[in-house]
Amino acid sequence: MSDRIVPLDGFDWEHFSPKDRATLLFVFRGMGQEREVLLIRKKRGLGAGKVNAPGGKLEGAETPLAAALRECEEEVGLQVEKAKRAGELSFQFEDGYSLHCTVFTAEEYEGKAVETDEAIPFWVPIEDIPYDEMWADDHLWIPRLLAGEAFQGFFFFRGDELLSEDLRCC
Ligand code: 6OG
Repeated sequence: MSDRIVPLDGFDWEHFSPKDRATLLFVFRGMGQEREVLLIRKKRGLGAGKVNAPGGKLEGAETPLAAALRECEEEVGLQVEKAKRAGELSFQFEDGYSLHCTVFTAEEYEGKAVETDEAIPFWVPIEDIPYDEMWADDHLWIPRLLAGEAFQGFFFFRGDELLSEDLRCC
């Protein structure tokens, strides 16, 4: 929930303490030119209307991995058992809200992606990822994820508008 306005000037990422923790899980299928990733059109929650990967906030004492697998099944009905940690994202919003997100990738799954109350899933070739319908940070770090490079991103938002970015390798 919103607190008070956080100024971008001099924002101290060293002491970043997120209000919420969340996950994103990028599931891939196919090889070479046939390679596709599973994305969703989100129906509700933070980022409703945007395209994103399945994911959501951690519940209780859940680990990020457990949350990523649970959210993927809840949002699109796909069962993923093994996922690899790919990167970390820190988001500070000017209105005071803040969120840390652990990003995972997976290659193996069972079931078929289906629409739910939360999301409309679709498979898309990786060269056609619709960045212009996604959060403004995504086009910065998804290429790293696709290249198998670890990443750590720090992003400051005013609503939907990305005001500052810092993307590091790790
Ligand atoms: P629920 O409301 O669904 O959790 N999320 C973001 N994802 C990207 N790529 N960029 C952002 O830039 C994001 N802010 C939030 C993380 C929220 C979901 O939305 C993602 C979670 O999967 C600001 O429980």
